[in-house]
Amino acid sequence: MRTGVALGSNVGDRLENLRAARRAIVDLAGVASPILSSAIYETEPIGCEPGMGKFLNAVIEFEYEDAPADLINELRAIEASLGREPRHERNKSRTIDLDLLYFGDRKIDNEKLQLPHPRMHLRKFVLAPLAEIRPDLILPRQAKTVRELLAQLDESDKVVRLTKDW
Ligand code: PH2
Ligand code: MG
Ligand code: MG
Repeated sequence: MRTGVALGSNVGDRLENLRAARRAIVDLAGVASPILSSAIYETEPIGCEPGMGKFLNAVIEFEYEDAPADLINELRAIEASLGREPRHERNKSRTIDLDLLYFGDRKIDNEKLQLPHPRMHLRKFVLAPLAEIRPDLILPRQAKTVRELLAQLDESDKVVRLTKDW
């Protein structure tokens, strides 16, 4: 199933954190090509405490051959291996945040897993990188493409495209 994952880091060596996370994801048993990767964006923290550092964000899409619950567990394990403490509060600073965005057109809504990610269509730091690799994707529960969702978001949230090669 075509599967989207958002990567974010605002603590430590942010670029190296994203690189290490992408390497670990690509190496997972259930992951297969083609693997699409957005550029890296530097983004203002949204919904975080004042004074928090800017994030680096990116989105990747790959083929995943096991169940979404397996992938969630793998993503949590990669976060832990990169120094993120478990039971992390929402919207706090983090060395690495790996969010499962969508899994084909599956709709899931339980405590552990919501698909598509319930806030992704409102977040420029997700839609800007995603629009680079899947502009015409229409997410479950949405009528508009990713490109159209991005165009209707507030101009004032700053996201700056940094590097394509990472
Ligand atoms: N992640 C959050 C909350 N706010 N802001 C930016 N710019 N980038 C993020 O990845 C991010 C955020 C919760 O995970
Ligand atoms: Mg997140
Ligand atoms: Mg998360």
